[in-house]
Amino acid sequence: MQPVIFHRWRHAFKLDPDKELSDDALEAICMSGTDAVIVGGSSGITYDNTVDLLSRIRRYEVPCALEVSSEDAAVPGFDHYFIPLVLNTRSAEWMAGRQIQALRKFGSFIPWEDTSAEGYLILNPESEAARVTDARTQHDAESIAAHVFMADRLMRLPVVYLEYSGTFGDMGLVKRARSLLTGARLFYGGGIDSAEKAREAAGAADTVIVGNAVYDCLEAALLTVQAVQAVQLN
Ligand code: 1GP
Repeated sequence: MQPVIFHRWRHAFKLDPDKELSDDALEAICMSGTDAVIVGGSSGITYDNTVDLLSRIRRYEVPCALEVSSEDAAVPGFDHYFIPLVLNTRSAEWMAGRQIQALRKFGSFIPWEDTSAEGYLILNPESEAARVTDARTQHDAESIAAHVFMADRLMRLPVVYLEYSGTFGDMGLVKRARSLLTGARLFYGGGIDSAEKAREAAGAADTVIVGNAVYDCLEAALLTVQAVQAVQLN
């Protein structure tokens, strides 16, 4: 049976353990009415900074998930764990390499019922995630559809994540990708720094994820919560 914790999430903030966030800012994020906080990042993630951020978030009731991109940061105590598989990497390491290595070590301790794979498609060539994973970022609609078929229908992954980290993506492509899904939930993240962009993304994706704006323009980031939650998705 698929875990259900994220099936109703419309909005989530993604917090990077490697970036500084004041207590006041964290309180505003956790009390904002967002559906969840996801802890994750592309570099500089350690056990210590992940534990530290988790314990600070735990002062609040908001559900908190960890996106495990490094086995060093496999910290117990989160409500849910996401394991990214990068569908458009040029390196097998990011598809079934690091994951296998981590499973050799932690396989028997993993809370499987609270763990889900995410099929990532990284689409901003300038992003740290694209650089780190050596992703092939140029895709037309057919190519994106093929990746969606692979993730949703062949691999039956519970999440397809269209990752434009750092830039606002093509909402037409996001909508089309979502329309092809049969079981997975469509996560969208990238460049949301205003209520208007949040609304647009909310009309295209099941779950809208806001990252950098938390650090660059907190007030605008907070406005994305209601903006997303006000949009009804067909
Ligand atoms: C990053 O998808 C998230 O993994 C959010 O992207 O940081 O551009 O908001 P931004």
